[in-house]
Amino acid sequence: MDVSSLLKDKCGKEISNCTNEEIYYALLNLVDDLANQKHNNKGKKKLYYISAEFLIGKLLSNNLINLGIYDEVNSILSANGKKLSDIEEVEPEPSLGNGGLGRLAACFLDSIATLGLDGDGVGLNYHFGLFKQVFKDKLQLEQKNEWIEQNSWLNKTDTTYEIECGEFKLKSRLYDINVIGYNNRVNKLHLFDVETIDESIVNDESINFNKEDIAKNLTLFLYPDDSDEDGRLLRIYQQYFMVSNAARLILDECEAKGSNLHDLYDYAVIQINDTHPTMVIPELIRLLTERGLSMDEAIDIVSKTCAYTNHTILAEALEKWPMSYLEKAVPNLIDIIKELDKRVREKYEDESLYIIDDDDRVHMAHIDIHYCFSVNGVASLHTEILEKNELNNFYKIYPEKFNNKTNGITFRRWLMHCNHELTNFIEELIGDGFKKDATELEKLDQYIDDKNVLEKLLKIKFDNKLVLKDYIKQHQNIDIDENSIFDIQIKRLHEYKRQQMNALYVIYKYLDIKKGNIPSTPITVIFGAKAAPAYTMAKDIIHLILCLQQLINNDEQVNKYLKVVMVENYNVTYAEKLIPACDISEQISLASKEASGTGNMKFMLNGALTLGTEDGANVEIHELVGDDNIFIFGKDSETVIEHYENEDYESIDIYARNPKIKEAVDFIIGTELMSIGNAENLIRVFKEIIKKDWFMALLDLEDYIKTKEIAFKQYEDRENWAKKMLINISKAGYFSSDRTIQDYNDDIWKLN
Ligand code: 26Q
Repeated sequence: MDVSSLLKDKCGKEISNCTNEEIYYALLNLVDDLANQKHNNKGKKKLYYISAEFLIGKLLSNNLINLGIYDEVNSILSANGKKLSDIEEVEPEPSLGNGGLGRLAACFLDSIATLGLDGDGVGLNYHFGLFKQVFKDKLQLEQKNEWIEQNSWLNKTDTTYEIECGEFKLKSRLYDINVIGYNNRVNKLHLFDVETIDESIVNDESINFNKEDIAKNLTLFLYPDDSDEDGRLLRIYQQYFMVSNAARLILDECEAKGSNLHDLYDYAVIQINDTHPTMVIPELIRLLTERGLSMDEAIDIVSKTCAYTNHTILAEALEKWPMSYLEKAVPNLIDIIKELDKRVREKYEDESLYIIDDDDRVHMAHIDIHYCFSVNGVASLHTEILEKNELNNFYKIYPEKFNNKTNGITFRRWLMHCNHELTNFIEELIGDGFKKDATELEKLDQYIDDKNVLEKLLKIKFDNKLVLKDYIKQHQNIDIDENSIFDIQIKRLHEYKRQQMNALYVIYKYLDIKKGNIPSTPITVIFGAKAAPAYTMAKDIIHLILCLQQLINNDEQVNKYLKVVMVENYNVTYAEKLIPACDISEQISLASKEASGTGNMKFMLNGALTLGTEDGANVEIHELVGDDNIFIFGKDSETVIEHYENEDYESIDIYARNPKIKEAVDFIIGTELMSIGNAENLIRVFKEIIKKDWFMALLDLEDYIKTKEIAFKQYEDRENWAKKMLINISKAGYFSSDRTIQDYNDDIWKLN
């Protein structure tokens, strides 16, 4: 294959005479051509990974890597005076996910194709995806994020269905994105859309729009604000539209392969990504009975086909839909949901197992657990908590269904694409076997006492800090010091993730420097987080951080030693810049609350050290790297769960008892911040912390400050720090999503 002439052909003129845009579109078309030429052997059984979110990120560079032509394209472009990194800038990022769950689905698709498994993703083609975050007057505003262009990775197909939604019918249209495995097969991401969508009902200023006309707005946004009834209803319509299309596609494909539907589970396995696609269960039952199967048999077959992944232990995130909403949006499913509930009631007395509760709300997770053959958590602690606590009543009746699948990340994106320098260096040291078998990274251990290797690791980190520094300067006009410690917390804003605790540390440190305690190495604390539009406290915490950024960065006495940056519109592309540059990875959720976390794995792989609680996958990171190569603090999950059970946690006691903590908390409503921020927002954060502090930030604050200081002190011994980096990288292989997918396939999907 002569990539050079193929590309020239696509460009239609000399590459050197093309604009970056022209080259981007030429590469996009070239990649799609190459992908469409790949012939896949299709087995009898196929996986359908149904998810409301696929946070795929930009695709160009990853596709080039996975096709094995990245280096070649890179040199062709250089020879023509072009830079691939500039071409990458042209591509819009599709934001088809909120955070962890959506990004996990994207990593999984990459690994499924890479392992050569026959498995497609199924979801929705949101036109504006998740909102774009902009800061104005130190507050978050939401705007639409346009990502679909005339020429994009979406390929329009001929597949359409008529979907009955309540009183009306919608015509769907399927768009496909090629999912290119690493030197292997090509699968599809199937994204369904509505033919009648009308983008013009959204203006440029905000994401508010008329939510009533479903035919015009169904796929405009991912998860519209669910604070009002219209928003919640729209979400149900979205979910039903997604799964009804998925169910039809699955039945069509299976029948085309020879299934008589009585043997559906030999042809398909469906992974339900959290409860968002749960209605696929009653919808499939409905379609099967419509095609002549008895109710008993339909239920049995669907139960043998579907498997459910739980991603959260937060009660408020578990979907419970009022029957009245379902009656409006999905009248076709009501009888079936009632039948499913009736069967549970006939068998069990324990009301907590019922699908429909006393308030006439439908518990989506309960449908999944009763009518799937597998229920999995996403990290060992998470699965343990599901079994012992949150879902213990279900575990007792279905112990055989429960299993753990610790999350993973694709090393193609999170090492090879985002950190070329580190990838090349690793390859120099241990060869390229780690690209196919991530556990080979352990071979790095032999260099633990090699001063040159350690120095080079530090040099690579420094270079990545320079890249990030430029990016932040260019995007937000903030100057940061490449010689400072980069301490980074990037994830959705949520009280359980405790960005507020990190903000309290920043205040503590600011005051400490003011008192004359100068840190040996300057510190840059970086945050990146979007808040759900209706989540007031999350938005207040963003305001607090933006106020701290303004105060501290402009304080001449302090800004040489401490800086704060809240990056605007944190997304996958930003993560790819932040993660390789990080020294300290903040994973500070209240123990028992973070199901897994996957950012923690990305940081570790790129040589950052974790500062974290014994929560989610941090526990497994801790076990792998050992006490000396991670900074663990805070109360453990058992203690936390006891506090909730006994209802005995009072943050005000800690505030009153501990002067250091009181000083930091009081600062939130002190004159410095109140003069640059909004009293309303700041007072609300202050009151929340001293009166409620539901996620116990004050409980762990003292230990957090102490442990962070230890980490900063250890940073001073550069050689020793580099050893810790090396160990983190070498042990990261376990967190390759290739391993995770192998586990899913061995235990759940059983594809050949
Ligand atoms: C529910 C009801 C109404 C509206 C929205 C939702 C909703 C939307 C998104 C509920 C949950 C989500 C997303 C959850 C999520 O991202 N969970 C994360 O999943 C990761 C992958 O398993 C884990 O690593 C994280 O720990 C977990 O928080």
